[in-house]
This record gives sequence, structure tokens and C-alpha cells, in this order.
Amino acid sequence: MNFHVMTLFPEMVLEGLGTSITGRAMEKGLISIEAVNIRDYSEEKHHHVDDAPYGGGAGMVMQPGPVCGCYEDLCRKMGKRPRVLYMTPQGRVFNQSIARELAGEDDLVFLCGHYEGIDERALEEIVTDYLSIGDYVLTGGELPAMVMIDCISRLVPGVLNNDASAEIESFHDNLLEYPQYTRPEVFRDRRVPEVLLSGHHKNIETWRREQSIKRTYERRPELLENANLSRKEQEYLAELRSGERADEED
Ligand code: 9D3
Repeated sequence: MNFHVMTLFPEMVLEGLGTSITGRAMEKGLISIEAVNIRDYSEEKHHHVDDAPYGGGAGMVMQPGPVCGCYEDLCRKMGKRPRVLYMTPQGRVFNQSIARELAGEDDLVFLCGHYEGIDERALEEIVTDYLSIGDYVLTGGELPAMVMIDCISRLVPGVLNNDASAEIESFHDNLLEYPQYTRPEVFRDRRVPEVLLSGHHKNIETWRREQSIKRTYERRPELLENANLSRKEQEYLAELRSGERADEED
């Protein structure tokens, strides 16, 4: 999988993703990350890439020429016109299912805006997808692009170790993960739950599923609408819910 990032801050993207798992995936040749400076495609002698908005208003708008020039140059080198994902607060909110869909592409171009945005004509010419990472205000599209690249990369075969990748697809039936424990057995008077020391694999599995259901009920109850629970597990959830009601009556 090849990621191409069009940005005014290429170092930010390469620095951030050159570390840890994505960095190792690059070294192994499983992914490549290329950050192209839109400023290199300015046709002006002072390399300006932005100007005041027509019609007035605050701030500066990125000009269409450098943005399209940058993309056309990428296309010429690749011999194809890959999807262009524009990072914008006005986009669809990125999630795991969008990540899975994008992981099927060989090349993805991320367009990161700054200032008050990009001239609409450049967007009309090249953008195929408008994507946001959530309803809060950032200073630019670089961090969103990095978030998406991180998320898509771990879906590329070989990027995660095999133990972890076995668990990728399931997303555990829309449930949150159960709590984890390691040595020591007692920490500040808190014991590791006895069942985990029992060696009884069936009981451990049941306990972990119940913990997952309990956590999801307490922290992200809306996920339970799409959870896949066995008959027994539905009964356990009903018990949790009736316990809550009993508390309210006190
Ligand atoms: C004109 C400035 N703003 C009006 C309130 C709009 C605005 C545009 C661009 C505000 C922030 C930004 C910079 N953010 C992004 O480029 C961005 C973003 C975000 O801020 N939140 C969540 N997802 C994304 S994707 C790109």
C-alpha cells in the first residue's frame, strides 16, 4: 500500500509516521509513505500558495494551481489517477469500516488543507472523498491524514504480528475488550481475578465475554445494539440491566 500526502508540512507527517509500527512497516516495504510539499508546485517566484478570498472575509485560501499541479505530477509518475481523500471537517466521519474499504486500494492520496481551506475549483477537479476524523476543530489536515494512515496500515497484511492480526477482523462482535492482567498476582492489595489463575480455559473465556459485555454496557451502551450475543449472554446483559433498575429504586 502506497500513501501519498500532499501538504505544506511534509516533515510533520514523515516524523510522526516514521516511528513505531508504521515506521517498521515502511522499513519492511509493506507500506510506503511519501509526503509532497504543495509549495514546490507554486508557479510564483516567492513560492506563495495562498491568497485572500474573493468576496472578502478573514484569512487566506490555498490557490488551485499548486494543489492540482502537485496531484498531476503524482499521477504522471504513477501512471494512474488514484483516489484523493480531502481532509476536511465537512467530510464523512472516518471509522473502521471506511478504513477497511480504503485498505483495498494500492495507492491513496491525502490532501491536507491549511488556512481557511482550498479553492473550490481544485477540489472539484481532483477530490474523490471528503473525510473528517470527528467533530472538533484542529489547525489542519495533517493529523487527520496521519490518523487514517495509521489505521489503514495496520490492516495491511504483515504490518501487525500474527497474534494481533487474528483479532483485527472480528472487532469482537462490537464489544469492548475485557480487562488484562499480568504479574504480579497482588498489586497494592488488588488480586488478579481468581479465574485467570485457574487454568480452566472454558471458564476464562466465559468470564472474559461477560467482562466485555459489562464494560460495553457501562461505557459504550450504544454498541450493544449491534452486538452478537448468545442466549446466555443476553441473559447476563438482562441481569446487568435489572441490577441497575434495582439500584435506582433504593
Ligand atoms: C475557516 C475556518 N473554520 C471555520 C470555523 C473551518 C475550519 C477549516 C479547517 C476549521 C479547521 C480547519 C482545520 N481542520 C482540518 O483541516 C481538518 C479537521 C478538523 O479540524 N477536525 C476533524 N477532522 C478534520 S479533517 C481536516
